Parts: sequence; C-alpha cells; structure tokens
Amino acid sequence: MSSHQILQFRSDPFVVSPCCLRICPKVSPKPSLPFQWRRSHHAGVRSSTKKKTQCNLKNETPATETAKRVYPFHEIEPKWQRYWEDNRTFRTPDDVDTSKPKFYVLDMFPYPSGAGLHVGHPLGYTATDILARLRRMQGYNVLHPMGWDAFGLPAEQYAIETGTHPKTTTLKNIDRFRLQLKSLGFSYDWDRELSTTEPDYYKWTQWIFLQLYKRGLAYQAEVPVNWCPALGTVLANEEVVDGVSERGGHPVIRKPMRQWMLKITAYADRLLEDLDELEWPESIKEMQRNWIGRSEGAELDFTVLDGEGQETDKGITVYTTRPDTLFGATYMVVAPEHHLLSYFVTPEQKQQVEEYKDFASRKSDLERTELQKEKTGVFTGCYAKNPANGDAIPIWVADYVLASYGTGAIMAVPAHDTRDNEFALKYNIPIKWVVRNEASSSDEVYPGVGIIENSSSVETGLDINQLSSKEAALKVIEWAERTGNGKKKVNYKLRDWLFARQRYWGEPIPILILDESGETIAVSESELPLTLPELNDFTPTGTGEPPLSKAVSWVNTVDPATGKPAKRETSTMPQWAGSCWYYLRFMDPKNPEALVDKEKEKYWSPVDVYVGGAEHAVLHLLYSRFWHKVLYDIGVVSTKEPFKCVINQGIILGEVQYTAWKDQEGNYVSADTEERLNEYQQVTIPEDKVMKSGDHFVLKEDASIRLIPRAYKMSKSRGNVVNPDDVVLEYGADSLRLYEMFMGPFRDSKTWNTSGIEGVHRFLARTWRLVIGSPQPDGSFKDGTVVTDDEPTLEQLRSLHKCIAKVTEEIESTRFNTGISGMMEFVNAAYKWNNQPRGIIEPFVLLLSPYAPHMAEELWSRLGHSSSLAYESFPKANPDYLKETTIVLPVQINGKTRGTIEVEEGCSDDEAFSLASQDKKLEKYLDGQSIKKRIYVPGKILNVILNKSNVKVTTK
Ligand code: ANZ
Repeated sequence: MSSHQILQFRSDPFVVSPCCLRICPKVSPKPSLPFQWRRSHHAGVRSSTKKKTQCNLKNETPATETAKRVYPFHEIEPKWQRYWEDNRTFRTPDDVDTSKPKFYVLDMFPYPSGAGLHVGHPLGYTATDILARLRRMQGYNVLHPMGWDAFGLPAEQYAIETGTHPKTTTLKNIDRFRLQLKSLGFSYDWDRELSTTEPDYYKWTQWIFLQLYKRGLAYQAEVPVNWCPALGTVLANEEVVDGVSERGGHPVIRKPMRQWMLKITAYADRLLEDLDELEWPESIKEMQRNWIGRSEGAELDFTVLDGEGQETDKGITVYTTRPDTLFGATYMVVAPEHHLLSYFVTPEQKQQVEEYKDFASRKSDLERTELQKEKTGVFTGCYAKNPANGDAIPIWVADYVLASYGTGAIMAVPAHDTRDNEFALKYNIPIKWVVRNEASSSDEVYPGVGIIENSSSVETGLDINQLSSKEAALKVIEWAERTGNGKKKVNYKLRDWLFARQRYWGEPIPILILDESGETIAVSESELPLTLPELNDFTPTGTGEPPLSKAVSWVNTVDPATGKPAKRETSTMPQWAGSCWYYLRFMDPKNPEALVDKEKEKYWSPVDVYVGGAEHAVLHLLYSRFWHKVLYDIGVVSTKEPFKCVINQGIILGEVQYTAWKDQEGNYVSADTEERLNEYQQVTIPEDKVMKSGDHFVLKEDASIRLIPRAYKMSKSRGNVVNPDDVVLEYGADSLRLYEMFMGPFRDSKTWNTSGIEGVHRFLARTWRLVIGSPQPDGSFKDGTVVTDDEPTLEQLRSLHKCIAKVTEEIESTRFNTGISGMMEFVNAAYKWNNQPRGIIEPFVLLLSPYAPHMAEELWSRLGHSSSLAYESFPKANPDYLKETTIVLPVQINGKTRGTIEVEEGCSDDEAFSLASQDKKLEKYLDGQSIKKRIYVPGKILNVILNKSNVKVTTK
C-alpha cells in the first residue's frame, strides 16, 4: 500500500503519486521479444527436474512426464487468437438487445510502460476475463473493454533523455502491451480500445474540466509544490526521496506556486455517505472514510497578548476535536506557515523563528507528521490568553502542526495529547490533567475520554467539572458560541485536489488568461479538443514555468469573445484526470457529440465489477467517484456511484529466496544461533541446495545451518522479475492463466513458483489427452477426439454435475483457485472411466473455457462444432445428480452381520455383491467360497448364504 495512508493529516494532494492505473511492481528485466510465437519446436517441453506440485494429479515418473505433458498449445493458441480477432468474437455491438441483462466488468487500465506487461497484470485480467466469459455464456450482454492510461512522467523523462517524442514512445508501448494482452487470450472488445492521450478522448476530459470550472469547482490558489532550484523544475512527489531530487540528489524545497485546484471537499459528505451502499470490501471503504477524515469539534479563539500581558486585537483560532480539554491547554502551536506568525513573533525570537521556518520548508508533510519523529519547535516570544480561565500561555511554532489542516494552529493539551505531551516534556512546558477515568494515571498522558476535573473559572463563568467528556465538549461549544469565543465546526482531512502539473505530457487545461487583467476565461466547448502543441525540446525551463510555455505561438492567443490578447494555461492536468472517467467512454467510445450517449449510459451503468491493485483503493477511486457525482449532478450519468463492486487482487511476490550467512572465514552461520546476523555476509542459496527440516529450511550439505526463506516484491534490482512472455513461450497462455488463478485466493498476496506452473500445465495436458487420446509414437496427436456417443452412466453424470456446481459457484464468488480444483477432481475421476461420452465431455469443455479458452475452443471444434463456444450456454448443474445418494448396506454371511459396504442407493444385486467381495473385512469370508444363495433387499441388506461344506469355522 502506498505510504500515504499513514499520513496523520491529509497533506495537500500533490504529495501523492500520480495515478497511472499500473500494477506495482511494474518492471521487467528482459527486453522483451516481439510477441508472437517465436519458437516452432515443442515450446511446451522443458527438460525439467523440478519437483511435483499439488496439482500433479497422477504419480507420473519424470521420464514419461516430459512426453506426456506436451500438448500443442503453441499451435492452438495463436490459431484461436486469430480466429477471435478475425471474427471479432468479443465485440459488444452498439445496438445490444437491452431487454437482456448486462454485465460490465472492467480492469483498471494499465499505464503502458516501456517494460511491458508484468506477471501482476494478468492476475486481475484473467479474473475479469473468466467473469466476462462466464456471463456471456449465461446470456448476459457483456462489456469488457481495455484501454491505456497513457499520459505521464516516464515517457516525458525518456523524451528529455533521448529526444524521442512522448507520443512515439507511448504508441510503441501501447502496441507492445496490446500484443501481449492478445497473446493471453483475453476476451476484450478491442473495437472499444481507447487511450487517454488521444485528442478524441481528452476532448471530453477537458470538457469535464470546463463543467467543473463553470460550477466553481475548479479554481486557482497558491499552494506549496516541490521545487528543485538546481534542476530548475517542479518535481512530482515520487521524484523526491528524503528531501532531495531522485535524479542528482539536489535539495528540494516546498515553494508556493499558483496552481489549479479542484474542490473535492465540496463533495466530502456525499463521498462519505454514499460509501454505505457500495458492495466494496469493508477495508477499502474504511480507507476512503479515513482519507476523507470527517471530524467534529470546535473552532476556539485565543487572544494574543502584548509584552505587558495586555490583550491585543489579534486572535488565533484553533481547531480542536476535544473542547472538553480546554482548561488543560498550557501552550499553543502555530504551523511555520501560519499567516499571522510574523505579526506576533517578538524581535528577540525573530531570527530563530525564521531559521525554523526555513528548516521546516525542507520537509514533506508526511515527514512532519510522522509520530515517531522527534518533535521540534521554537518559542515565538509571545503569549495568548486561554479563553476558559484567562491564563497566559506561550505560543510556539512547530512543524508537527500543518498549515493545511484545521486552522493551522492548535491549543496544545500535553496531559491528553501524545504529541503535545512529547513536546511539553522536551521544552519544559507545564502539563495539566483535566480528564480522568480509571485507566488514567496521574503523570502519564491520557488521550481517552472520562470525567472532567480542574476545569472551572469564576472569572469566565465556565465550569465543566464532573461532566463527562461528551457533555463538557457540548457545554464548552455552547459557552463559546454564547460569549463569542468560538463555534462548532466539522473538519475534513480531505484537501482540495491539486490539479496541475508543470509537465508536457498531459492534457492541456482549456483556460485562457487575459494579458491585461489576469482574468481566467474558459476555452469554448466548441473549440475542444485543445490539442497539445508539438514540442521538440522537453527539458525544464529552469524557472518553474511549465515546458508548454516554450510553445510560444500556441501560448499567445486572443480571447475570441473580445479579441483581447491572452495566454493559454501552460500547466497540464495530472495523470489522475484521464482515469477518472474512462469507464464511461467505454460505453460509447466513438461518440463525437457527447461524452457518452444517455441511453447507453443508462443501460451499462454502473460498472458491475471493477478489478485492480490495492494501491488505488483510495485516490483513484475517490477522484473518479467525485467526478462521477459532478456528472450526476449535471445529468450526464444516471447513477450516483460509478463502481458497484470493487475487488483488489493480491500482489504477486517473487519466487522465495533463501538467505544464509557466512562469517569472516567463509563458514556458514545458522540463522537461529547468532543474534547479530547483520554483522555477517549474506548469501542467497539456490533452491536445489535447500531442504526442509521440520518447520525450517536448512542447507542440504549441512542440515544444522538454518536459512531464512523470504519472498520479495519483484524488482529489477533483486533480479526476481518474471516476464509473462517467457512463461507463455514455455508453457502457453492457458497455463499462465490457470496458474495465476491457482496460486491462491485471488485477493491474497502470493509468491511466484515456477514448479506451480508445471503442475497446472500437466493438468491441461492430461485434459487434452483425456479428450484427444494419447500421442502417437512421433509425439503428435490424431485429429478428432476419443469421445463416444455412449449414454453417460449415473456415475459420470454425477461427476460432471458436481463439477458444474462447483466451478459455477466458485467463479461467482471469485474463488477461482478452488474452481480449478473442482475441474482437477473431475479429470481425475474421468481417467478411471473406460469411455468418455460426449454428453459428459462437451459440458466439461464449456466449463473449462473461461479459464483455458484456447484449449477449450480447440476441443470444442474437434468435437465437431463449427463456431466459437464463447456464446454457448454455460452448463447448469442438475440438482438430481448432486444429491448424496450412497447408503451404508449391512452385509451378512449366513445370516450373521459381518460388515458394511457403501453403495449407491439403487445399485443392483451384482454391484452390491461385487463391492462386498472387494471389501477388506468381508473378503476373508467370501474368498474362494462357493455361494449357495444371495438375498438382497435393496437399501436394506445383503445376505450371502455359503455352501455348508465350505463354511470356515472362525473361533474367537
Ligand atoms: C486539543 C486536543 C486535546 C486535541 C486532546 C486532541 C487531543 P482530528 O481528530 O484528526 O481531526 N490539530 C488540529 N489542527 C491541527 C493541525 N493543523 N496540525 C496538527 N494537529 C492539529 O484531529 C484534530 C486534533 O488534532 C485537534 O484536537 C488538534 O489537537 C490537532 F486531548 O486539540 B486537539
């Protein structure tokens, strides 16, 4: 999760990373091959000695394993991809029959990075693809589109370094991503593909901006940005590491600059309230609630005192959620940026305060509010009057108070606030306890609520002693409102959204600024899109002016209404913009007249299932919900919320790595014997040199040396990145899809394990052989199948319907991994049959198709069907075959009960007898005996009468 969640106070939105809906980690070490089938030999064969996995269904020996697991995925997969493409199989027509139910399933669209797809991408994409394929087969109209969140920094940085236009880089990367996605067999409607960088698309992003502007929801304000004097540029937050620029390590300061802001705070309450009706994971909703951070409290006024202790006409307003602690306020703190600071700082303290302000300007809000960081601050030399009791309390300046939250000033109550307590102890400020309960002690900070004490003043007439915190807070607010000392106040941690970047590769903001008056004017809607001017030089201007200011002829223009000279806004939109509303455009991607046609929107809204990384649980989802609500208010969309159900897939960590430690002599040191392991040299041990011993991992060569196993996030530097292209090349797309679904519960983090792919690959090969038959001596497979037209037996029908019920239920509940187990069980059972009836195999192929669509299509076609199975009816489980129908039948030998057997309810005399004679316990009575008579009462008893002379005498 992004570190932003641990912010105590919502810092300005600039500190959060820009949204490209990318899945982290996003790098892949190998320059990827152009994607298509580059090997014509048996790409599926890998002379592997890797150990078997859970899904090795049969104990095949390694020698036969290689030959057996091959199936011609390298022929099948491109063939079906071509078929789908040529036939536009997954196209959702514009004029769908709207009497049918709809299903809109969406992936968070990727940022097409130069590194290509990462194995994290197909995790979510396979899940949505399975859902899309299932719903199509269940008769829904399905919308399953894909596009590109393609504006952003990397292409621009690449342009600065190489001179390649970001557009060129972006198009190249998109082409590669598209090929890669197609090679995985995802059933996207490629006719609806869009990119946020296309003028036809960003025309509407700009249009939405204009609607916000016209409603006063887009405005300009002076806000602090990350300014790097040495590089002469404003930096995005992720380009600043520990206060210096990531490139070059130059100091970065916070500098106020005029910026475009979006008034998301105006929607704070609705963003909060409407969360309740969403089918989202509670954890995401809670993260959104915390981010919005609604708190109720009071604004209280403290009068500033002069050198003689007399009241001045200046006041400091604080925001507090604990008005009940007012009598415990023994000092005040203002943020270093507080607008009144320079008015009351005394001449003696001025220099110290200035130095402190400078010191604080180099820190991010995140650093400033980190709880564990030591608090720092400077006394202003000035005092204020506590309105409750008239006490003169010192005013400090400290950076743990943020200018951007509340009023930028606090009343500090060191007995009841942890940060204030730490600060007061450090600077020797009095501490006064005013809240008690049984959990509080007399000399420790107590942040909880309780009964109020030490809180009465004859002078001001305020007495809250003996009240509960809640009652006291109400009384203080009522008193403050009556006496003019303050008022009730609701606050939000959510800040308005900083909506401008000093960058080239983004949507131009459609605003003109009149030269004469500085007045801002909206570009007329009919002039949209306002296209990005061509530029050859992308380097920063050095002045903080955005690169677009270099496009002089574009910048200098006139206001068409008055003919007055004007300049175009040169900041561009942040990367979040394009991803805020793309789900709407997919409903009607080519409409030149409107952002989305009203009827189409009504039919397709809301997105039924939205899948993506947890890193977008807050900002992307919040920003799009905000825009959606604005669009709802102006009648563009018909629903209050854009996404009905959101699912975050887990992260895929790299393969487990084993670490050992060596001492100075190069001898191994066991991880459990030494305490100070970090003093030793770390070495990574290859998997084949490791073995498991009890719960631990040890060196094979010396089992006394314990190792530490750990899975790390995939990263270039660790060299543990898995490239999906390589997996597809070696095992096929169906195996990759199946493996990613089989790794574990969809929402959990999982570790990559190559032998796991081999396991699912073997399952697919077994399925193939089940239907097609064994390979011929040269390894090739016959055309056609081994399927017969026999009537299925009851047992076969039961296996099939159990599998149908399981797969359907598991997909519906997004438990994709256990759906696969259901199919594995079926294939296991089917291998024991001596025929494979069509009535069983055909439905099974349909069941398999959402997971392994290439193989399923091939089998379907070999089963004699001439078109794709994509719109065949998904099999339905017949409840008659799901009933538990076995019973326990007592077996008597010569009238004496000797044991029991488990039989199918309606089984025949012969079947019952055959089971009895195979039963371990009964075998000894029946073996080699001549049978006189069998008395079988179905469902009740089997009695076997033996010929007398043969009766064995058993003595007990
Ligand atoms: C006095 C007090 C006493 C407070 C006490 C807390 C506990 P939430 O709940 O997150 O809204 N505060 C207010 N503005 C601040 C700022 N700009 N920077 C840092 N801290 C600020 O937090 C509100 C509380 O955080 C406020 O209530 C204030 O401290 C502090 F026993 O006031 B309190």
